[in-house]
Amino acid sequence: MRRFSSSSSTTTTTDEADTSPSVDDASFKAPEFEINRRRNFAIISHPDAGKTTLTEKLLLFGGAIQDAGAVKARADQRKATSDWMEIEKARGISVTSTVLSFEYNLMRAGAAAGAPPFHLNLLDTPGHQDFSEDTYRTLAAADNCVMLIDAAKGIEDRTRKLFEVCKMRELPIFTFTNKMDRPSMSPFEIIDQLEKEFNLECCPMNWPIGDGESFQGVLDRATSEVHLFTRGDRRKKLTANVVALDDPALPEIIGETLYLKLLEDIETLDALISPPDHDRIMTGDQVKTQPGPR
Ligand SMILES: Nc1nc2c(ncn2[C@@H]2O[C@H](COP(=O)(O)OP(=O)(O)OP(=O)(O)O)[C@@H](O)[C@H]2O)c(=O)[nH]1
Ligand SMILES: [Mg+2]
Repeated sequence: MRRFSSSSSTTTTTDEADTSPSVDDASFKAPEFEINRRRNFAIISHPDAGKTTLTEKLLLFGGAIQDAGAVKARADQRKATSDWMEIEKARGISVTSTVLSFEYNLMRAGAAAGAPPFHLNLLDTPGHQDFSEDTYRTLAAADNCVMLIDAAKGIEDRTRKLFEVCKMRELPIFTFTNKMDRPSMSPFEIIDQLEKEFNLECCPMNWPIGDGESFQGVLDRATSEVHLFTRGDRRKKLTANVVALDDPALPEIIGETLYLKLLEDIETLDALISPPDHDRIMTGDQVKTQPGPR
C-alpha cells in the first residue's frame, strides 16, 4: 500500500538487535490522544464506480488539496499521486491501494471549542478483482467503509463481494451513490436494493433532486438546506451554493416539478425511515447514504 500524507515521519534502523526496545516498550505505543483522533475510511466498490474520483473530491473539500487533478485527472492533465503507476495510467484503473491523509476540523455545531482536528486516512482501493488481495488487506486496517454505488447500475458484483468482507468485519458502512449527473435509478430503488440484498436498514442523510441533465443538487436532511449543483470545471472547488428548503425562491431555482417531487419525497422519507441510530451504525446494521456526482 502506498501512502501520501501531509505529515512527515522519520524511520531509524539499527544493527544492534539486543538494544532494540521490545514491542511492549511504551515508546512503541502511539499516544492515546493521537489514536482517538484517527479515522480510517476504506473506499470500496465495483471497478469504475468512482472511488479515486471521490477520494480526490474529499481531499479537495477537506482542504487538503487545491486542485482535484492533484490526485487523478484526465489523461492530458494527469499529475502523479493516487493513480500514478504506468499500468494505472494506461488502463485508467487503480491497481494498488493508496492512503491519503489529512487533518479535518469538524465545524458542525456541537464540536467542542478548541477540539483537535481529526486525522482522516482515506484508503482508496482498487475495484478490479485481479487486485482484490490488496483490497482485502486494506480492509483489515479500516475502521469504517465508504461503499460507492453507481446510480445508473445499482449494486454490482465486486461490491457484493467487498460488502461481505466489510460485514464480516462489522465495519460501519457509509454509502455514496455516485454519478447522479447521469441518468440514474430512483433513489428509492437503490435503497430498496441495499435493504433487500444486504439486509441493511438505510438512513439517507442527503437526498438527490433530479438526475442526469436535470440534476439540481442534494437536500441535507439534517439542516433542511439544499446544496445546489453547478456544472463546470470538475477539477476545481466550486463555491457552495446553499438555499434553505423554505426559501420562497427555491421552486424557481430547481423548477416547480422537482420542487413538488422533493416535498413528496421528504414526506415519504420522514414517514418510513428511522432516524440514525449510532449503535446500529457502528455495527454496520444501519447505513448512512449520500447521493452525489463526483
Ligand atoms: N459523470 C460522472 N463521471 C464520474 C463520476 N465519478 C467518476 N466518474 C468517472 O468514472 C470513471 C471511473 O472513475 P474512477 O474514480 O477511476 O473509478 P474507480 O472506482 O477508482 O475505478 P477503479 O479504481 O479502477 O476500481 C472516470 O472516467 C471518472 O471520470 C461522477 O460523479 N459523474
Ligand atoms: Mg480507482
